[in-house]
Amino acid sequence: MGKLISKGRRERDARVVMLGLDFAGKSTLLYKLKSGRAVETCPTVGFNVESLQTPCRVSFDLWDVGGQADLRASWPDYLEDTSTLVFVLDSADTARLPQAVAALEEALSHPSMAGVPVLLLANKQEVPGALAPADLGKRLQRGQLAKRRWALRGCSALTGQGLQEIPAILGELLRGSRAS
Ligand code: G3D
Repeated sequence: MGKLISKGRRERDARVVMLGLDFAGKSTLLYKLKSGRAVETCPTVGFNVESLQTPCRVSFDLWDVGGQADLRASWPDYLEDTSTLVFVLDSADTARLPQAVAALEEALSHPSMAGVPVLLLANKQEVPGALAPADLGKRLQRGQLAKRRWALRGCSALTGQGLQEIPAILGELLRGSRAS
C-alpha cells in the first residue's frame, strides 16, 4: 500500500506525514494550515492530503492519516519515504497522553523511520488546563526521539496560535533530512 500511495507523487515534493490519536486535531490543523480557516471535520477514514510550501518555497505534501485505534494498524503503510513526521498531541487530553506517547514510539520504531526528524505539535493550547509544551515534553519517552532531530511546539488549530511558524520549522527539518 505504501508503494501505491507514493507512486505518482511529484519528485520535488517532500512527504510529510501527520499522525496522532483520533481527536488530536490533525484534520483541523491540515485545513487551517492550507486555508487559514478552521473547518468542521469528521473522523478521517484513510487519509487527507494537501500540498503546502515552506517559506523557502520547498513544496511538501502533508498527509493526515486517521488515528482511530483500528486505523493505527495501517500507519506503517504511510511511513515509507517519509521526509518528516508531524505528530499531533491533544494537550488537553492528559488521560490519553500515555497512549499517544506509546503510539509515537511505535511509529518511530518502524524501520523506514530511522533518522527521520519529528515535529511534535502540542495542540489545543487555548483549552484551560491544557499541558504546556514544556510539561508535555517531560512526559515523552526519549527512546526513539533521541535517535533523530526533533522539535516540540505548542499550537491551537482552532485559534491559529503557533501555526504561522510551522512551515518554517518543517522547512528546517526537511533541509536537515535532505542533507543527511
Ligand atoms: P483528528 O483529525 O486528529 O481526529 P480533528 O481531529 O481535526 O477531527 O479534531 C477533533 C476535534 O478537536 C474537533 O472537534 C476539532 O474542532 C477539535 N479541535 C481541533 N483542534 C483544536 C484546538 O486547537 N482546540 C480545540 N479546543 N479544539 C480543537 P469537534 O467538536 O468538531 O469534533
